[in-house]
Amino acid sequence: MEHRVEAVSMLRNQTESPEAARELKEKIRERSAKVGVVGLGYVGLPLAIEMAHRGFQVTGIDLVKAKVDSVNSGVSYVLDVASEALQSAVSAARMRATQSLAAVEGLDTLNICVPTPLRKNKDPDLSYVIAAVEAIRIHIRPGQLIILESTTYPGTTREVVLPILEESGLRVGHDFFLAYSPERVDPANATYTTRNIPKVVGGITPHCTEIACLLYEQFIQTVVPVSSTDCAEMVKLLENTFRSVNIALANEMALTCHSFGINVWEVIEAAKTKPFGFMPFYPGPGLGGHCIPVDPYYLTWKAKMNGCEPRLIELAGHINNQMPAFMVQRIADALNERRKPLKGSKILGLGVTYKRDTNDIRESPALQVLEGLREKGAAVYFCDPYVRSIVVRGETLKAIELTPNLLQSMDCVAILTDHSAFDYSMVVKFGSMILDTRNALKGFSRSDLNLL
Ligand code: SAJ
Repeated sequence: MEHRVEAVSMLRNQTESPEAARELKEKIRERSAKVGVVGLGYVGLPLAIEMAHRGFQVTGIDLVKAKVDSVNSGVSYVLDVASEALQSAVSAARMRATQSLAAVEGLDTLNICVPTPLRKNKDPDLSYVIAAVEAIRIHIRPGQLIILESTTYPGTTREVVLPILEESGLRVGHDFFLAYSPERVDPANATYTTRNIPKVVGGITPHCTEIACLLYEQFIQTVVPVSSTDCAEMVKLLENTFRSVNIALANEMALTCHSFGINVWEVIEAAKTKPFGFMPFYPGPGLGGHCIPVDPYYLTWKAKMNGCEPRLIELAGHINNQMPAFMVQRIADALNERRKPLKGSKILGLGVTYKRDTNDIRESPALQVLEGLREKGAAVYFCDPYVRSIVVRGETLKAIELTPNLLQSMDCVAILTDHSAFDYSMVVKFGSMILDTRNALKGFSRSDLNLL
């Protein structure tokens, strides 16, 4: 039996649900509600499959034909969704995909899971959200529940999504219901999945919150209602800004420890023994991925619109963004110690993805380090079991195999992403000069290791 964290008071003195709400709640309870997911990426597809698995008939909507075709053929392109699970949902006619947002008309609920990137000037880019919502407006009808899941700034659902939907003439909380629930998907995390990650939910009205909670309770173990969509939007930004700021602290501690000649990794390991009041974060070559480097900018952009100056959050972003340049300088200094100019030196990057054991290179700091080295005239090469090729300053580099000869032929080896698959004993044995930005060699003793 799914359970709901103690609902906030606003759900207690519930006024009588409007007719549309009563009918929709009944359909959700019976699982006869026709549910839809807009955006079949690493968030939307697992969500869709979880709902199909719990007996709902799911329609996935995506702009990309290849994704739609793949889903309808039962072939998964998302790491966390097994093709077998997809195939069984499709065969049981509980999952189908389409490119057409006209399908919205036949649906009772819609979860919007589209990207919310940054523009080049680091301002929020809501174009995907707005496009989806405008298409939904055309097909919206009484009795529908619409939930935005994409990470965004506080106020988006209320100030951007709601006005577009109400252009239809329908009224929120009476004819249709609108809520926000932040996605918390952690790709490749086998422990925490869509089903067991608590789901925070905030509606525009109490009825909206109530119905959105009811939907998630059908297939997610813990549902956490909050008092508004703004609060729910802010929850996700706090979660990820918390990481960005603490990673920046770890990075600044690394630079400080380096100036003292102290091993920052040893300091963190020892600090971790404190059983309370401390949570370890680790330094690295910078901040990558499509969440942590992006989400704080959604928060600071909106805060500044409201006249706030989130200086700590912005400074953290600055520190994290500086790390790749610091790595380039550390390599230049280490080569200099051996009377080798950076220009013309041969440097091998081990790992180019944004974090270990993934194939995702989005915003990867490793790429920024290689770009910086290339810019100063070094010859750069890379090994990465998950990546075939990258582009560095306009030049395509292909991944090369990690061998003793390769290591011996390099002036410097920089461990930028600590994939488990690397043979670190080979690196220690044959690498002439090593910069370990991830403490990947913590198990090895070698006096001349350059640690971050
Ligand atoms: N990083 C550090 N030091 C750390 C932790 C991370 O330098 O101590 C770097 C990573 O190398 C990477 C970047 O920060 O380049 C982001 O790493 P991350 O561990 O935060 O991983 P992400 O980007 O996959 O973050 C996601 C987020 N999930 C969602 O937004 C739903 C985040 O909230 C999760 O906490 C995180 O996964 C997770 O814990 O895996």
